[in-house]
Amino acid sequence: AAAGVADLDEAVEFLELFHAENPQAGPAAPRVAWVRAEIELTGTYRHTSAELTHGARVAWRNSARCVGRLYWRSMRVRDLRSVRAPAEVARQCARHLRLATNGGRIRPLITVFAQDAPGRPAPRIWNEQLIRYAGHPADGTGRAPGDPRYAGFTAAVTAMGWRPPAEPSDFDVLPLVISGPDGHARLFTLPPDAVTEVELTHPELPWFAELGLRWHAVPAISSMRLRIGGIDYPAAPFNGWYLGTEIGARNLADHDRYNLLPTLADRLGLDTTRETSLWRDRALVELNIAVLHSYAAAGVTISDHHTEAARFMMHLDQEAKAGRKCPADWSWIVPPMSGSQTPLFHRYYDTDPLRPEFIADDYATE
Ligand code: NRG
Repeated sequence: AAAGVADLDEAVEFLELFHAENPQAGPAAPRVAWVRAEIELTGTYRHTSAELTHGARVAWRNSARCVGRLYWRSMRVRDLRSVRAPAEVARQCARHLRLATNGGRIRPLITVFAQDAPGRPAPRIWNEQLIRYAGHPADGTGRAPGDPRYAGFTAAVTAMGWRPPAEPSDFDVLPLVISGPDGHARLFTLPPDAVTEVELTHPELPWFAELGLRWHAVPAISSMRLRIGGIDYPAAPFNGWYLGTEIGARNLADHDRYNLLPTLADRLGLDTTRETSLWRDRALVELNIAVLHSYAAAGVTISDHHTEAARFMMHLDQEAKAGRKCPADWSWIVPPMSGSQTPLFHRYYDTDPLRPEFIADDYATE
């Protein structure tokens, strides 16, 4: 289909789902007839705000990689479909972060900017998440501060004119890169008050604080396209709250991310000369204890993998009772540590994708 043209079959499928799940909205047929005509005339159509809200929530419900779906009905939807100018998109992304952070009581939230339409492309956010840390090039000592995952992105924004701090650190927040309908990308610095961070400490190891580790409070995915009823919303940043292992067992621990386990094992006095001491595993547990402890102490919502696993089992049960399939990807649902100690490990899942959905165009957003 031509750029921005809505898919009629998907539109009909979605409207039937919407009316089946929202009986108070009446029968689907009149709305389907209207939308059919609107697409014939203009190439696309506009969702009602009830359709947009339900569509976004169901896209979350259908996210096979997300273990946190129990609360899918509670996501707040900010309808900002009239916003397309990059500067306003940036301002509203900062506002999204403040609303989502909510003083630490994180609220699941999505902000939906303008849809794609024929001759009127939507704005785009090029960052994978609204808050990410720069990956700096190696300095004189051979140390490359920051998050290596974003080394390429950091180089790209630097070429576009971003000035990294004079003293690059491990936790420098990247600017937003946003393009408008003309396709021209511009940089915007997030106001510091939109970015809440948590400094990491350990409940029993006083030296842990000296490592100077921190992470941001809100994971806000901004690179996924929201597709509802054949319409694309390329800029639709959304967030829930962190699961501790995302930070403690991946971001700070992966070899090709902050790779902190050797340092921690050293400080813990573990025997790193042989794998059989399980120094990696022991360091990993302490790091994850520190993450959960620090967020809780700072009053920032976070969840552990055992609690979240139990919630997901409830969600599966709830979906089955509602007569729905629940697509889930085992390799994403099972946590990256102690997998077998959660019920998530010991079963298989439906894998057929369902619509509406969030689509990862460029990256696998882990
Ligand atoms: N692992 C990534 C975030 C991915 C999405 N996780 C969430 N999403 N919790 C990271 O930054 O570590 N969410 O919408 O809450």
